[in-house]
Amino acid sequence: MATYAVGDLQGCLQPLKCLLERVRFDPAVDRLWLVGDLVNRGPESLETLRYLYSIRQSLVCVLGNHDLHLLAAWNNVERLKKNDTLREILEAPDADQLLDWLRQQKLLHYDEPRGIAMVHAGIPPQWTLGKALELAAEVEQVLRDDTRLQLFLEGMYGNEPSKWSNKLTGIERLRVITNCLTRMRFCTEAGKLDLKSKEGLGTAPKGYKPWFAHKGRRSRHVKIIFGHWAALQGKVDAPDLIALDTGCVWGGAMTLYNVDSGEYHRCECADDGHPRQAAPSTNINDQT
Ligand SMILES: [Mn+2]
Repeated sequence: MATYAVGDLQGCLQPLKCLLERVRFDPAVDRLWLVGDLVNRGPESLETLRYLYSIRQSLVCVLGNHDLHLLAAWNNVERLKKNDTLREILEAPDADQLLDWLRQQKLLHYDEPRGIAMVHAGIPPQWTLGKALELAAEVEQVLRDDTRLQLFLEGMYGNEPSKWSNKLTGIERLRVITNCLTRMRFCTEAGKLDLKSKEGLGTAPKGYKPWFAHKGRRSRHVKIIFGHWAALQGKVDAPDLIALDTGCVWGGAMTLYNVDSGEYHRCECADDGHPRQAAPSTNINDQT
């Protein structure tokens, strides 16, 4: 029995299958962790979701910003934007089944025996893991609650307030928690978010750093697997941080990480989100 984590899928089903075949993934015994952004932008969002649903007993998923956007579009189709590729899901006969499953997923996963957390974007520097788990659970409960889901999905959009405070209540509280866990890249030591900067590491405004780069970060003793930030290209200068978004949907690669052995595999992607035929997939442990 093996446990694997895979980076942002974004509707790229064939590269996922390429990786799962490579490691001979067996849903009957193995486990697959997904860092979120399962859908959108790529070519096969509906088929990706259907496939994941079919192996749901073997999955641990955390939700990304695109997954929450899909839930919001399910609630209100006006939310769809021109470059979203989510309409096929909303119009599918099994949409309700798939999206009811999606909204049961978490925002933060912690595997206690392994001491490993998984989150889509990150954990802001001022939160301990325990605090982050508590706050993630507040949003998870709302996602599962028919009486509160709609208000959340309508109110989750926006960049303000930019900083967490224990005093926040209502939708503002839920919005900040969601932005931290699913959208954050740069923030200050105190956890003030900058959600506008372009992706590159050199684009942080003065006083801002990648969320994981602050020395006093209170979750620094926990290993964290995350996605969301393709511009990092999987490179983070710390052994306890595993960045898995390697930009498959943008013509990069999809990355799989064996959670127990630390081994990586990748399948190269064409910029249409399919595996690249010309370049054979490689095991990046073999590269010098
Ligand atoms: Mn994302």
